[in-house]
Amino acid sequence: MTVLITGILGQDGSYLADLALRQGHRVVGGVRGELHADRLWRLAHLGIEHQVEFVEFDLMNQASIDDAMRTTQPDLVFNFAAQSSVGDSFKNPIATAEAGGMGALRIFEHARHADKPVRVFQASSSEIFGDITDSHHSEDSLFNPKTPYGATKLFAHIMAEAYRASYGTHVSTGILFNHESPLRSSNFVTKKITQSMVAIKLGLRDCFALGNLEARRDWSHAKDIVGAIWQLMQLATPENIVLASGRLNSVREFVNLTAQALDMKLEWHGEGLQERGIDLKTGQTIVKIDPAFYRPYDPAQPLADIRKAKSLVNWAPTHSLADLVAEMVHFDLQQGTRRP
Ligand code: NDP
Ligand code: GDR
Repeated sequence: MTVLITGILGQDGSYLADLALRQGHRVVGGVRGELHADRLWRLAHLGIEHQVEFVEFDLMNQASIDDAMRTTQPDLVFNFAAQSSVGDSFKNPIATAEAGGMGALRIFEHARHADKPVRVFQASSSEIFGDITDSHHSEDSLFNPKTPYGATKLFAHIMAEAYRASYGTHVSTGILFNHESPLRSSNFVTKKITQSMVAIKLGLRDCFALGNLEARRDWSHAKDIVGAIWQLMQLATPENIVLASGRLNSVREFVNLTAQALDMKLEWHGEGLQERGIDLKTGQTIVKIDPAFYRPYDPAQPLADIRKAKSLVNWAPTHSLADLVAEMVHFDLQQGTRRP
């Protein structure tokens, strides 16, 4: 099969490319703009940068999407491309919506008119739930997003359902909760924490700042999530499934686990914006709070109901949060000063 992956230079696209290549498929990656070597660091880390074909692909540009789909003739399309930062979506709501919302629609529209049957995966997000309305949130829960990013993802999610119902297009969605890995980009909180604390451990910096320490997220390993997405796309009928670990942990707990993995003893002092994380061995403040990292709106993440994923794609997360943190820390230590 030919597999077209949009957003192949990102975290999920890289892992999916690795998985599809290992299964013997032709992998074409959609990339926007010039492709220089440092943009390939994730694929290079997986040792697959020379096995992937690349095609120009910009979600903002219908012609580029049509050209990419026409020249590639994919059997499967994984749409991972998007402005993927919730935080940045407050600063750039229009660009977020144009890329993540209209971009996804442009792909569905091409799939509807494609010469041969094509299956599309759309990366939906737990941000489409908005506020907590149930003890556990499933594929059938109320969608009530409160962030520009969440609203954008909901537009694409509902369009996927509309294309299935109206045109019979084979579009599946994964309602993905947070998933992390050594290949996570450093504007997300987990990678920011592991990278910053490793730099402190190596004596490369003194301290770093975070926003809301009490925010709780369901963090899985990206490799687990991508494996389930692949299984989902092998099903004869298109589906929506929630993919998550079923655990919730706070940002503070993630910092504590990172300290443990680095053999640092961390103690918290003070409250609110004055709170500090102190390294007990050195007495040095290593974590501060900066209001700049708080969001105008930061909906609490609900607990995920993962029963459908368990029954449809045999979903079973294989990494504990401590394992995930240890793997990210190990990677960042190996990178040392060569930080991607
Ligand atoms: P990343 O941010 O790592 O990757 C996103 C990719 O999208 C980047 O390679 C980026 O390319 C590309 N991209 C952005 N804008 C455009 C555009 N206009 N045209 C073409 N490509 C574009 O995200 P992840 O791999 O973590 O996430 C994959 C998808 O899953 C995203 O859609 C995200 O919103 C969604 N998701 C992710 C979750 C997570 O926890 N990781 C959870 C829920 C949903 P470039 O390199 O050029 O910037
Ligand atoms: P999120 O991930 O917004 O859930 O989106 P992120 O890691 O950015 O934030 C998680 C939580 O941590 C809090 N936080 C901080 N966040 C960042 N980025 N930087 C900080 O310094 C910081 N301090 C505290 C945030 O307020 C938030 O509550 C991710 C993305 O992968 C989306 O694409 C995806 O759809 C959702 O997960 C599910």
